[in-house]
Amino acid sequence: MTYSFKNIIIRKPNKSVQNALSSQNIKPNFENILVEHNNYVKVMNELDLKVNLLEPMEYFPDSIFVEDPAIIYKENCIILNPSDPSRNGEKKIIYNEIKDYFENTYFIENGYIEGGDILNINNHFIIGLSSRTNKLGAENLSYILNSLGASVSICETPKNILHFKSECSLIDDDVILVSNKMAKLEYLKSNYHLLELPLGEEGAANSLRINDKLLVPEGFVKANDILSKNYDIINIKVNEISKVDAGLSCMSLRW
Ligand code: CIR
Repeated sequence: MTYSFKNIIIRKPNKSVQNALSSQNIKPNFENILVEHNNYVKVMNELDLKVNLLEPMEYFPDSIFVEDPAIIYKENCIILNPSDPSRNGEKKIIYNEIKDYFENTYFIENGYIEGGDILNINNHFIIGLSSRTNKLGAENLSYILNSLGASVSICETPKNILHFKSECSLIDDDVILVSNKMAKLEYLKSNYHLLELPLGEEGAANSLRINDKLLVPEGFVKANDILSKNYDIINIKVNEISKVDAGLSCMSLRW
């Protein structure tokens, strides 16, 4: 199962996160980020994951979002190619930090692609083209994933959504939690069971299934009502982190 995990990589927050990319140009407060992040790590420990903590990288404001420069598939790690110039250098550093956890490492040499645009469902990957992921990057990743035995579909991320997974997440074997905009995607509609959240609850669509628990961003009352019927949920506060367009999945790599 795609959400059955034993290990997780998380990076400790850097003070420069105050200068992280933010579509609304909001500067988050470092101390508040630290509190939210410490709680995230605590929950992962309580879920019995082996937490591998990486050191902060001050030079890269967005570097706590380790989901973007790499993906993991089986015993393989693929180092991606983040498109924003302020984030591209993260890939070289994270490669050196994590390569020993995996048997094989691959690299995206051409085109741009970030992990937030990649949704893994068993041996299948959906890549969402976005302002951060272009066709060449998606095709290069498809080539590598195909060689590892996985299939890939390439979709468009709806406009004004940063990453494909900003507003969707896999919550069961064939169930994807989606925002209203994501629910309109033909590819998702025709291939998966979609659980659509009401308008105004988009922030809860970036939930994170880990083994038998569903981690859901705090503060979405309707989403909680809907999800708690079928899932054992843990609410996690991400108010400060969401000021820089990030959520639960962005802050870790899991396998
Ligand atoms: C960025 O714009 O790159 C960061 N401020 C947020 C990254 C969020 N990552 C993700 O959704 N996977």
